[in-house]
Amino acid sequence: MKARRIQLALAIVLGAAAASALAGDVEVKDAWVRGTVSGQQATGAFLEITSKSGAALVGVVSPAAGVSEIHEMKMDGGIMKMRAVERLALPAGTPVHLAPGGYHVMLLNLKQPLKKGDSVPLTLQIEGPDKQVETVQIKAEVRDLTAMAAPASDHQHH
Ligand SMILES: [Cu+2]
Repeated sequence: MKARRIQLALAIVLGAAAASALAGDVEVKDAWVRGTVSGQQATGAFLEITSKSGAALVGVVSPAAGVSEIHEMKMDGGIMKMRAVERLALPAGTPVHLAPGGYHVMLLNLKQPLKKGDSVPLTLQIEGPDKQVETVQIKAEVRDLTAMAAPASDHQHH
């Protein structure tokens, strides 16, 4: 009985962390990671991020992945392509969506499969107008492999 109560309390804490993180002037909402199957090396993390005074996302670190990159995905000659970008501008007061089919955080060299309901810590590196880099810790909830499925070409070249 006692163990169950502790688990419940933990779930509430994790749920609150996933819903919103606010550090300095950056607000993060709806952070999630697409679940993986055994042997899969890479997946995408998605979120909505808003800076009050203007900033840039310049890096991401996660203990779940050997390497984390900021990726841009777009159509190029009828083919969906992704490439790593150094920074993603966060214009003041404008929500920037990292979503399937567009910008995303690419988690590479995954250390283990990510199952629905798991929680993945992400550290966002945010560069403010003063060029200082601050970190924002969030937790992203793992959703089904098929959640908001992007086109079939999504991530296959990894
Ligand atoms: Cu990618």
